[in-house]
Amino acid sequence: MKIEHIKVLVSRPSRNFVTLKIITDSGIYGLGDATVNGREMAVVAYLKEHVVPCLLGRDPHQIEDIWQYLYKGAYWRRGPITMAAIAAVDMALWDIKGKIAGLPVYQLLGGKSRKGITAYAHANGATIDETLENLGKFIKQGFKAVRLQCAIPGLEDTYGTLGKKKDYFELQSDRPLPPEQLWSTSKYMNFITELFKQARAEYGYDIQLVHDVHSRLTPIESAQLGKLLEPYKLMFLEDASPADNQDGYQIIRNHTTTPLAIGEIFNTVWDAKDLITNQTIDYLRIAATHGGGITPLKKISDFAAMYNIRMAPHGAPDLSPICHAAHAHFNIWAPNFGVQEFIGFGTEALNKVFSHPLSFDNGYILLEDKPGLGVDYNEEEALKYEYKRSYLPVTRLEDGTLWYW
Ligand code: GCO
Ligand code: MG
Repeated sequence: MKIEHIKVLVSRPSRNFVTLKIITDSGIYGLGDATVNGREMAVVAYLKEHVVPCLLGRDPHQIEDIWQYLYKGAYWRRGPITMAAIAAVDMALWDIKGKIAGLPVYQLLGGKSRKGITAYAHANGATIDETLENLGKFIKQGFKAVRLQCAIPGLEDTYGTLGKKKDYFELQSDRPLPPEQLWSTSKYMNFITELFKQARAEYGYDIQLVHDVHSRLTPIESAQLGKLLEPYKLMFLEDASPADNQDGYQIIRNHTTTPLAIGEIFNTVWDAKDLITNQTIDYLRIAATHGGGITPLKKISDFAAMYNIRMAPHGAPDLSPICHAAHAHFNIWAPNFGVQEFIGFGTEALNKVFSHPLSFDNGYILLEDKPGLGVDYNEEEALKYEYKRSYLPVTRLEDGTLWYW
């Protein structure tokens, strides 16, 4: 069997997605997600100019060798653009292998380790009351875990809260340049613990709670926050500080027992190696799309398991349904799976372009048995939604200093 033809497809059914379609000479094809939010066309160029020409004529069964060829063989290793391109190829090849075998990808990984995939929803709000009302709705729907984000008084457009459009995931701006948002660590620190205090007072301790700091604190500030939140027993505190310097997490760890999660912008195991071996985190959030695909995800997860770290792949809606399906196959297998971020199955437009094998029941994501990843892409429908350049916001401190968004 040979790879005969490859398509790099771009569509914007509510937001931009880059999809790779690898077609074999037998007619069997596989799909991969190559979306990097706000940098979509960089991946398209990398795929078209540097990756696709090297794949034509190759045996699609050789997933590992092709991965090594694109990673080691490129000399220029790592980085989100390169790794998203490799990830798309890797996912598409697993999809093809599953279709040839007539088995869902999770069977090729080692089979099911659980019945369903525990998911955490997002309860957001402009006020604590609004956030808690949304938390209540999710508890009623059966969620076992929920992320809480709330607007910080005095800071417009706080990350992860309901903005004017009442849809905080409308992170792709309509403006021609990145929008700017304000941040104040003291305003945040003086307010945020109240959200968790009230959540526990109202709903008790059965529901698992998560919070995303979005990398806005220094390690010692994160340590302080972790300590303040200890009475409210979070499942984890996400992206408390950036981990460009992985040693920083040692500082956080030395001061608090609040569990820590990080990894949504990680691209390879090297971004997390020290965090793993020093056991300074509890959950690793690397995504299949941004971490080079299913092949490295499995290796990283086995490595992390040796240090009692569980997997909680990034699940924002700027990952396409192909990545969400890849995560579902991975999650249902991974012995050290922790939890999956989940904010629904997308808009009507999205569901017309992508069909997927996922459903939701009582707090669990369920995966229908279909060969491969079980996702399909309607190319004709996709043409209706043209790509539009858009950016993630940037953040500044109140004095104008550029900060982490
Ligand atoms: C999350 C993430 C997202 C990212 C977004 C960037 O925890 O879901 O932090 O909100 O910011 O996916 O493209
Ligand atoms: Mg996050």
